Amino acid sequence: VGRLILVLGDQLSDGLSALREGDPNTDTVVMAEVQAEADYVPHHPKKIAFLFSAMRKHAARLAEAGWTVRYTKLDDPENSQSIVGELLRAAEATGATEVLATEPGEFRLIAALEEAPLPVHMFPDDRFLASHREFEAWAEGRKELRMEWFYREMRRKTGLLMEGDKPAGGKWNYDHDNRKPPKSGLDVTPPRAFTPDETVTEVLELVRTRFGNRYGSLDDFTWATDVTQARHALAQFINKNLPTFGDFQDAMVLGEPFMFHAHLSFYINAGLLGWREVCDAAEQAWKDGKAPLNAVEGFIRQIIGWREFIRGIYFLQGPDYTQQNVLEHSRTLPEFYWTGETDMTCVSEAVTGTMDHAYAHHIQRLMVTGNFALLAGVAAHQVHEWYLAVYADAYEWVEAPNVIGMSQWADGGVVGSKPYVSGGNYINKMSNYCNSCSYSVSTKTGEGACPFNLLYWHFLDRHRGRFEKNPRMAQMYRTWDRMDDDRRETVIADGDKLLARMEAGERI
Ligand code: FAD
Ligand code: DLZ
Ligand code: SF4
Repeated sequence: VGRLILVLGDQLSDGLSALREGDPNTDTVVMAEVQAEADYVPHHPKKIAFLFSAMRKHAARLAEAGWTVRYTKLDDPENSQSIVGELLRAAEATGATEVLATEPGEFRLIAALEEAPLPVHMFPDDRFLASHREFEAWAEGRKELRMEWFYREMRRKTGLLMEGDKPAGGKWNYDHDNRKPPKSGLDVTPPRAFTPDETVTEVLELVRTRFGNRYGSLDDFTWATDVTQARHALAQFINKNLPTFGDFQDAMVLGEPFMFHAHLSFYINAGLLGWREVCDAAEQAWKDGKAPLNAVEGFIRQIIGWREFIRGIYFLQGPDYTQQNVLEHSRTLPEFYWTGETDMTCVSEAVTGTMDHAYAHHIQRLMVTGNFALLAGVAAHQVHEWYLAVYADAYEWVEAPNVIGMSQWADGGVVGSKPYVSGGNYINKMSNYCNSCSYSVSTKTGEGACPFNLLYWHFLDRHRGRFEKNPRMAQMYRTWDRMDDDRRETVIADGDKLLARMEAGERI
C-alpha cells in the first residue's frame, strides 16, 4: 500500500519536500478544506476564498502531473473538518498507514500532526532560504539578533546584488534613500486583477454562505489564484511599481491602500511564488536599468532579509512565543479594530482598507494599527490574534514575530532593539491623513488633541523603568523631562481619560 502525502493550504508549491519524498505511482496526496483551519481565528473571507481557490487549482495541477489526489471540499458531508481527521479518513479509504508531510508553519499544526494516531514523517520546508539549523547556527552566541547582519549573510549566500564579495553599489543597505514623504498625484498602478474563473466563482459562493457575515468584505475578489496568474502579478509589479517602491516605501496616502508595494506576500506565503524567482526578477530589472538600486535592494532585503529573519525567530523562540507579554499590557482590543468606527483617520483608513482587501501595507500595520495598540496598552495576545485573522498573508510563523516582536515589543526586544512607538508627528510626516482628521496633530493636550500625541508620552511615562536607559530612547525622556510639571500632568490625565473612554466603548 501507498502512503499519504499531506499538502496544506500554504504549501502550494511544485517540488514541495513531502512530494519529492513520495511516489506518484503508489502514494495519495491529501488536501482538505476544513472548518478547524478556517476558525482557529476568524480569518478574513478573502483569505479563505483565496486559499480554497488556490488549493483547488493546485490539486488539479498535481493530478495533471500524475498524482492521485484526494481533495475534500468544505461542504462535503463526509468532511471531518480537521486536518488530522481528513488524514485518518484517507488512511481508512486507501489502507495507507503512514503520512509524509512538509513541516507546517505553525506550532499548533506541527503538534497536531505529531500527536496524530498514525505516524507522520515531517520533512523540512526547504522553500525557504535559511534552514532552521542554519539560523540557529547564525544566532548561536550572539547577544542580539539583528536582521541587518543576517541579511548580509543571505546576500553572500545567494549572490543577489553582489559584485564579488562586495555589495552592489558599495553599500549593503540603501534605506537612507527610502524615506520620502508622500506626494500628491502619485502614479500608482493597482495590483494586477483577474476575473474569477469557474473554480473561484464556486469558492466565492461557498465562502459567502459559510463566512459571509464575519469581519471582512468578499466583494471584488480579483486576486491571482494559480502560479501562472501570480507570475503575471509579479511581472506587473516589477515593471510598474518596483522603480518607485524604495522612494515611497514608508509613505501613506488616503485612498491608496497599496502604494508602490508588491501586493505579493500572500502569493509568496501560500507557495505560488518562490523567493528566488521574485528576487531574480527584481535584480534583473536593476541590471536592465529599469529600476534603481535603492528600490531593488530595499525590496530584496524584505524577502531574503526580513522574511527569512522573522521565520528564523519564530522557530528559534518556540511554541510559547505568542504568549509573551513583557510589557504586561492587558487592555481589550477596541471594537473599532473590527469596524473602523473611530475618528482617527489614520486608524479608520487602515482598518477599513483591511476589511476591504485583507491587506494593509507595512507602515500602516506597524505605525498605525500596531503603534496605536502598543501605545494604548492592548494585550499583546489579542493584537496577535487580530493580525492573524485579518491579513491574507498571515500564518503564525510570519505574523507572530512581526506582531509579538516587532510591533508590540512583547518579546522584550528579541526582534527590535526599541519599541516602534510614535506620536502623531511621524504619521503626519509620512502621510496626508492628518489633513482630513477630526483630531489635530499639532494639538498636544486638551480638546481635539491627537490621541497618538497623548498616548506616546503616556507610554513612555508608564514604561520609564524599562526604557529610559535605552540609548535610542534617552533623548525622548530628556524631552519629556524638560516639559514643566503641569504640562506633564495634563498629558497623563488626558491620556487616562482617553483610555477610559476607549475602554467604556465610547467613540474615540
Ligand atoms: P512589500 O512591502 O512590497 O514587501 C515585499 C515582500 O517582502 C512581501 O511580499 C513579503 O514577502 C516580504 N516582507 C516585507 N516585510 C516583511 C516582514 N516584516 N516580515 C516578513 N516578510 C516581509 N507579513 C506577512 O507576510 N504576513 C503577516 O502576517 C505579516 N504581519 C505583519 C504584522 C505587522 C504588525 C507588521 C508590522 C508587518 C507584518 N508583515 C507580515 C510584514 C509586511 O507588512 C507584509 O509582508 C507586507 O505588508 C506584505 O505586502 P507586500 O507584498 O505589498 O509587501
Ligand atoms: C489559513 C488556512 C485556512 C483558512 N484554511 C485551510 C484549510 O482549509 N486547509 C489547509 O490545509 N490549510 C488552511 N489554512 C492554512 C493552515 O491553517 C495553516 O495556517 C498553515 O498550513 C500553517 O503553515
Ligand atoms: Fe492619526 Fe492623529 Fe493624524 Fe488623526 S491627527 S490622522 S489620529 S495621527
